[in-house]
Amino acid sequence: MALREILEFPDPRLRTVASVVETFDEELAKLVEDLYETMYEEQGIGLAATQINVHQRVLVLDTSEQRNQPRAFINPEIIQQDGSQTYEEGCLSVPGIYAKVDRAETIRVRAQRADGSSFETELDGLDAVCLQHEMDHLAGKLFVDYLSPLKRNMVRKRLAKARRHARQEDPQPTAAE
Ligand code: QAP
Ligand code: CO
Repeated sequence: MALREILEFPDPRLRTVASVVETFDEELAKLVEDLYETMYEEQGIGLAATQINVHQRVLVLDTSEQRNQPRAFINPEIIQQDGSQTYEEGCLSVPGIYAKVDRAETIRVRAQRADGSSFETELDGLDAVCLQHEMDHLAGKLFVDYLSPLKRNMVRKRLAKARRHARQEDPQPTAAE
């Protein structure tokens, strides 16, 4: 298992459209483990492979309170959706920024497991929001894309400023004398 670096908005690599997974091998199993490890370390409830610069249709979720219900979706497809709901969303690729987004309330999803077997499941509430948010990543889309261009530009500036400050507060260690 390995902790992987998360790409941050406005990194153009987050715009890559992921490819369908066709090979269900050891490398895919390792990718899923790395996604879990990185999601838990960073206190996320969902993570898409795109966010760690792997452009394959793989995402993981764990919306449980106790952080003990990991779920992986490979080649996910929404085959039915109903209603609408609004959640305040965040994203590990857009740290410290939150905004309301409207999405379907209930979705039926078809996907594959790491061993290639297929399953279908119905999700609602936060689970449904999270899966739709992570599927957007696989299409190169971010939740800030639902905001006005003006607000999106404010987000870009706030992140640039936060990164500038983080750099000044954490100087790179210098070589020991
Ligand atoms: C997507 O996002 C999501 O800014 C998953 O400083 C989020 O796990 C779907 C996070 C909310 C529905 C509702 C964000 C952690 C985690 C941050 C995440 C941060 C630390 C985001
Ligand atoms: Co995200």
